[in-house]
Amino acid sequence: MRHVHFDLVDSTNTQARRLAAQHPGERVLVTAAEQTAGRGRLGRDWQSPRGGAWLSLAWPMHNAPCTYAAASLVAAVAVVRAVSEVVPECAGRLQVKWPNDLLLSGRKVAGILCEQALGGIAESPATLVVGVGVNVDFDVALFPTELRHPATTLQRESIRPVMVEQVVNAVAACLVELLTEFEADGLSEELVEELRGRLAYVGTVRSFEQAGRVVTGSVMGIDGAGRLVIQNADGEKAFAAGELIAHAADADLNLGR
Ligand code: BT5
Repeated sequence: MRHVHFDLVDSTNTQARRLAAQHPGERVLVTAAEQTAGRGRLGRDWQSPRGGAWLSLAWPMHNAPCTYAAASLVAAVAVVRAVSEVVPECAGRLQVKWPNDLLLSGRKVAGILCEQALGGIAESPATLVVGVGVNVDFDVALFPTELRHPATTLQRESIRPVMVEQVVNAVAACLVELLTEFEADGLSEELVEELRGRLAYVGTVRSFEQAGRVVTGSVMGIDGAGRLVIQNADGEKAFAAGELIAHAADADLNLGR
């Protein structure tokens, strides 16, 4: 796999898209020590100082692009596995806030941004770009803006030094393994089960936003396709896209601590 590392870059997702167009059909891993224009979903900023694992994997899609809709869930499980491997003492406190946030002790420690790019030249496969940011070792108090969700780092929650490089390597390896399986067999029952066991807010009443519409109800879990199931007076509904809105008190829920 081609690996391109930057000391300072705008966004590894942007660079992965550019490199994928230059090297059609190849897997490309892009990493950076620091990003100046790290991106979250829906045009949001992603704070990316030194001390984080900032990486993007450009993955040529060999199946129809619409079959990759659940890729961010696959990536979430990959990041859970990778972090659990590198920092085992954190494993029991890791949760997935559907669909793409990783929480550690109720605080956001990682985010995932999946994008699709069309093939650069005729006949070349379209590319899935999976961007992962993991806060490893820096002071989150220095973030310039108010965050949507309280943040933390692996180092803050760990009893031993955590190295950025180890996290990058573990995340990249788990992503390649799980995306290979996903591409061959789709979203496996095993992966859905693993996700179920990690899902944040199950059994609580939450607000959920999809394309500007807010639904409030009990978070029931996910169905076999990885869709989030919410129940309220109108019955049960499964959502393939959207996001759960964090409550101000989430970080104080004392999840496992
Ligand atoms: C995400 O978006 O969580 C996806 C983040 C993906 C970042 C990676 S880094 C490598 C690759 N290159 C990129 O340019 N991006 C990817 P979203 O769910 O929209 O969350 C964004 C929100 O999280 C922001 O609006 C902030 O409130 C908050 N936030 C920003 N930086 C954060 C950080 N480092 N840790 C925790 N929360 C953060």
